[in-house]
Amino acid sequence: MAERYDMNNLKGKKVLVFGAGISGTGAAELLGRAGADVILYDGNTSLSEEDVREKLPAGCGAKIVLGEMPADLAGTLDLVVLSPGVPTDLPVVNGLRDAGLPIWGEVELAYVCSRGDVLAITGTNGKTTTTSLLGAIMRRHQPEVFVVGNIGTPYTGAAPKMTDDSVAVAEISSFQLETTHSFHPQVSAITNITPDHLNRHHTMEEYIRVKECITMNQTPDDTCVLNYEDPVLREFGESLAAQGKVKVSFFSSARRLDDGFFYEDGRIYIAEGGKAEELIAVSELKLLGVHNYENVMTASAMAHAYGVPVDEIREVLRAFTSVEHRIEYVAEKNGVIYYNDSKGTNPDAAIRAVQAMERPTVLIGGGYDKDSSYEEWIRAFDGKVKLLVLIGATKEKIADAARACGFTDFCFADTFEEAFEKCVEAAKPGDAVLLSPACASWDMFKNFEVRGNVFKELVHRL
Ligand code: UMA
Repeated sequence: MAERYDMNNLKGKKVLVFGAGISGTGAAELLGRAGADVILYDGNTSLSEEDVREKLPAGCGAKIVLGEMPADLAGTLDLVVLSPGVPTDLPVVNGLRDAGLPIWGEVELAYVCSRGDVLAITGTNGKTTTTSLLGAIMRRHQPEVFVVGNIGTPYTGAAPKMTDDSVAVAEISSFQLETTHSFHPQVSAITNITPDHLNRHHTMEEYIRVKECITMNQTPDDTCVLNYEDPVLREFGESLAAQGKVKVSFFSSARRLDDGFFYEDGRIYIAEGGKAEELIAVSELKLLGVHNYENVMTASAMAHAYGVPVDEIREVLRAFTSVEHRIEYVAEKNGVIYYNDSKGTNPDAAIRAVQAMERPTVLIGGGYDKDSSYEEWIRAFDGKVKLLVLIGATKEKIADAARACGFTDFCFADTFEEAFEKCVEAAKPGDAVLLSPACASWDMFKNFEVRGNVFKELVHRL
């Protein structure tokens, strides 16, 4: 295992942690333990010092700075740790970089301060299900497993507990990859790449480049698992393999592979040198839809590459149920089934949810604007969506896309509660109501979990 940074090097260093959300408070706590002199900064002027202090452990000596960043701060610092939600090209961040300061992401900080092996998953969709499933497989296999990262548990929070015998199963977003430098997973995976977060990364090329950085420090002893049916990833994998940079393990939901994992006629197989062995029949899984079979193949391929026996993988696959907020069955009320897919925060994820519906569907869509286009999502409705109730910042943009696609069964709602009422009115016994907005939640909610929980509460109140 490669030598990591010595955490003692942080002792006495003056470190600015940018962003006081869960990553920033996790980073501040970890840096405090390492003996650094921490300034926790947040640009949100509606936060008070007490709000932030409450999120920190008692005795954490971090200094809190809110609002505008003092102009002379940069000159006093040794290091900046960025929260994932902070754009790396903000003028103030550029200023810190121009002052010659190293800029680490929260994941980089956690990585250098932790020990053990890392299994890391990125991709536009399927990350959370794959991470949870791989976490469950690894827990069956060995005792010290930490499931961390974009999934909602800051990596920095778990880092001090990790030892040489630990395995971190990490969901890593493109925001987090932008600021990693030495992060080195023994096994990585990119589930798929479709347009998302283009307001942050500006171009698709840049978004792809950032995602591919997950392999940046991998060596020929390591493995990268990639989706053979994603043209960008197929090409990337073939080029990695040709260079001998890292072992590449492909999976496919559409064809037989001689080596790797593939799905065919209701079964998932593992193949080596043209010989295929059945891993599992998908009827034995509790996860629905081809996109979930892809998640199963990704997690299984990663575990297999790490040396987990096939029997152990199979046992966990049989028991694993779906993840909260991902096409989550909420309840049946008056003959209508309610599904919460609040994690459907981009068109591609929302397409998967609508494709998985087996009933006429009343759909809630719309939210924060990430510069996505919605035509492909609307075309995927395929006669299944009887009414689309639009909310949030993107509602007009989605309505324009719907008209352009000849879909006019939509209406608007000003609040989430009003949207829900419209769904209840429109849905008849035998129908489904699906919250799968194709947009992030940040215009109306703190995050997608809150949006999903509000939806579930409204359903349970019926
Ligand atoms: N802030 C500023 N200036 C800015 C931007 C933000 O001061 O320009 C401050 C905000 O005022 C706020 C804090 O930064 O107080 C928020 O930091 P953050 O946005 O990084 O959020 P955290 O609470 O630290 O949560 C982050 C991830 N959030 C984002 O990437 C936006 C969480 O992913 C992740 O679970 C968590 O770290 C732990 O690793 C959420 C997410 O939506 C689930 N991720 C995106 C996605 O999945 O599509 C990438």
